[in-house]
Amino acid sequence: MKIKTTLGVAMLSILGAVNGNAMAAEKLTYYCSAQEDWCQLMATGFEEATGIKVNMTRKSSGETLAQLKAEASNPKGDIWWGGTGDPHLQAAEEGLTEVYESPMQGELHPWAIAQAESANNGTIGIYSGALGYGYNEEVLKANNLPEPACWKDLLKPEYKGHVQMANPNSSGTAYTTLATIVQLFGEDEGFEFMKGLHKNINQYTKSGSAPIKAAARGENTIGIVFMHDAVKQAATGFPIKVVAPCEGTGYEIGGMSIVKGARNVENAKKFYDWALAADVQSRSLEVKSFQVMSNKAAKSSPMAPDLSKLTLIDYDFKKYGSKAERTRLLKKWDDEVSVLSQ
Ligand code: S7P
Repeated sequence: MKIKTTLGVAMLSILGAVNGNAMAAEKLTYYCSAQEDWCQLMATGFEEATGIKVNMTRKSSGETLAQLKAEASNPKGDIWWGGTGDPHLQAAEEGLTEVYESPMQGELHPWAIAQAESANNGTIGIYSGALGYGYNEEVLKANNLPEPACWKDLLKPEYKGHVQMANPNSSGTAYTTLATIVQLFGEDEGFEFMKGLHKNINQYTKSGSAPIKAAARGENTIGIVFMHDAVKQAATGFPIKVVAPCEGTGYEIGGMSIVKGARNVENAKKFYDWALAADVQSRSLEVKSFQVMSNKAAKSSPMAPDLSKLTLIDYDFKKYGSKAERTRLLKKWDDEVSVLSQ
């Protein structure tokens, strides 16, 4: 009787362990740096497609990179999806991401593969979008302000207190802004531009899209953001006008990376392949995310900014996504721009 009971308990604990392991394998810790609604759509879409339970955290691109660094000795995340490519590239360079060559690569635009190649498959491009700004037409009119059309217009004294952007340390959008201005005007003139702009900034937000959301609500006038984020507010019905700056502009290649040492690495790979499929990427339109998606067969919207009609700089992702350059530029911005009085 005693033997039977002991055996029964042992069997139960073996079964429990097997079951427990199976359950442990069926989850995914997902770090997301795109817009909250899109992050959520991807989480539920993957759960529905696979039955794998997703545990999601949404943070801006720079913040997620900081989290990966902080967790490097004991990784908690499995997959990082969305956010600008520069911090993904830096993460790959710092050995914080797993190398993975997806069988989906053949379906992608060359710019998405180029991102993977420059990181030895430590990351990949999932979408692309141009930087610009948007303004609330009603607030602009109410303040008798002229319509801005160029980057340099934003330096005019009449816009003092009317411009908002994110902090480039936390936000990928704002780091793209800093790197774009430096590439467009050269480093010396670019930093003079950032100092002049600082005088007109009413707030540096944590999240990149916050300035245009504030403008949509009438709490801000001009928000420096990705053009697709401004289009999203206009498409939602807010009086937002989208500007492609007259001097030309930079752009992002949004990234996806598997976390180095991911506890659920097989599920992370499943998510990675799934997220590169055309039908999954086409779902971006359901949440009015108007980036150009990396799968060549993904649907796009007529509302999406047409990148082929914009004057885009030849953004050097390798250089501006490197640890040395990104750290140097952010420190310089902290030391020479953010400390200035307004
Ligand atoms: O999904 C919209 C989007 O603008 O969000 C990402 C952005 O980096 C996230 O916000 P932060 O600027 O706060 O990091 C972009 O990659 C993406 O296009």
